[in-house]
Amino acid sequence: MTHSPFINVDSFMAELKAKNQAEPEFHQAVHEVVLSLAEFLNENPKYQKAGILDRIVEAERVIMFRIPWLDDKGNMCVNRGFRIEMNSAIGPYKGGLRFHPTVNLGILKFLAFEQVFKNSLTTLPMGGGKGGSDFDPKGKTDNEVMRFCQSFMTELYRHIGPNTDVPAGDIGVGGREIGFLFGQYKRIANEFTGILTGKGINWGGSLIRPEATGYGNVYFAKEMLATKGDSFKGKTVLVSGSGNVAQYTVEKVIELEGKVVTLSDSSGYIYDPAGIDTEKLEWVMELKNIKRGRISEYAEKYGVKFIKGGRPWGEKGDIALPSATQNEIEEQDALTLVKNGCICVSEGANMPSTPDAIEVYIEKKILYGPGKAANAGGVAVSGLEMTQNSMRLGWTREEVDQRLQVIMKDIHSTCIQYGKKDNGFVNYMDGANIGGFVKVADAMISQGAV
Ligand code: NDP
Ligand code: 2IT
Repeated sequence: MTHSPFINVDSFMAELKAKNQAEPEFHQAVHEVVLSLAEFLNENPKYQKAGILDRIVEAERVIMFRIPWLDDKGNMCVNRGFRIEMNSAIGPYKGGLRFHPTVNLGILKFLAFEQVFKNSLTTLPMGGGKGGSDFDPKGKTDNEVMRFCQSFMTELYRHIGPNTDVPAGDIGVGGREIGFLFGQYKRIANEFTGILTGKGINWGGSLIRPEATGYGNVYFAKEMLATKGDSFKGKTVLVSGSGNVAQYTVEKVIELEGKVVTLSDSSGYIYDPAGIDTEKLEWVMELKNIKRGRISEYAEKYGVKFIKGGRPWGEKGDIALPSATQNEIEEQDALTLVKNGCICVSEGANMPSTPDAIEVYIEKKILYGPGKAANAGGVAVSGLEMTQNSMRLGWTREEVDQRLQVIMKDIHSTCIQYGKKDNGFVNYMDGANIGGFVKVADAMISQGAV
């Protein structure tokens, strides 16, 4: 690639696409960042002179491997495993593992790329990485999931370490999977170290880690609302997903006296106009985390509507907190949200809004918290889990939650610092992209040709 001091976004993207073919999500994530950075880079030519942009879109290392495992009937199955070690300028690679049939190289590269900026925003010393497999945990028994996790770790263990690369959970990887992965690492390496986060509380985990992404997103949205003198109190909230992030989002919204009326999974969404209260949430947690059932069962249990194959964005709500997956809000959804009076979209999921949807939020000047800022609470508490592991100490719930709140406030301030426009409008997307970039880019310059 060229090293002109001035960036031409179109030619940069054309080259990136030619080099990384058939990876549309990776192109999308990079394009958003490059658009945010263009003016900043032109004003600060040292970054282009040092080739930072060309380097930051290139993974330091990509690992791809075979995962053979036996199902309960004794059939030989094979899946593909990945770990993208994207950037270690400010700390060991850090980021989740996703087990989902849609997983491929491009999706994990987009997630690893986002993670670099997100981790930088947390203020903690963590580089960026992501990994996973196209394994589908749905319909598998606990024993099958265990054998799969053991096979996955049998290869992954040689690439990770507490000062090298520290994976965690993401879609399809929760407490159960982290347990099986950790157990296998310990057997192979013969050492008990913090090579994963999201561990169980009795074996090196941190309090608040399961809650952290959902809580953090609500804290971030709370900060955005406060800039308008507003709050969650009395607001109707649309949440998508019904997994880890969605569940603790609902818990925190209830605490702040908002009313969540939707949840979803890949089969459709439920609409509960009375609101999901603590008791119903507990039922959802049991349904999803233990029985591993479908959200449609909520509609049967509580006599509300279930919209098969639908997403919640057509319902009336003041605040939307997408917490399922990428590209789940498209332009038309965004227009409908705004038309129905939505004043704030804050992303618990990674890249849940398409570029056209984001354009709608910005044009209509609603509060928009991009995932790499708004959902950074999860990895931030992972960082705090690493700190506790290093000290061989455990902090109380209150201590971790307090630190999480401070971190989310800091991220919000960083977004304002880098995203406030001359007319006073805060573009949180630009703020997060530039704010996340600067620390990593400066570290790369200091470290030379790495
Ligand atoms: P879970 O596996 O716990 O839950 C995922 C939820 O999203 C499920 O309800 C799932 O439905 C739904 N979902 C997944 N894929 C799709 C799809 N293709 N279409 C529609 N619905 C889908 O994952 P998490 O809650 O951990 O993750 C949710 C999002 O938050 C992801 O974008 C993840 O990257 C992001 N995130 C997670 C963090 C964490 O700490 N866990 C941290 C930061 C971001 P179903 O059960 O039917 O598959
Ligand atoms: O997308 C994310 O930030 C995560 N899945 C959490 C990563 C982590 O290392 O806790």
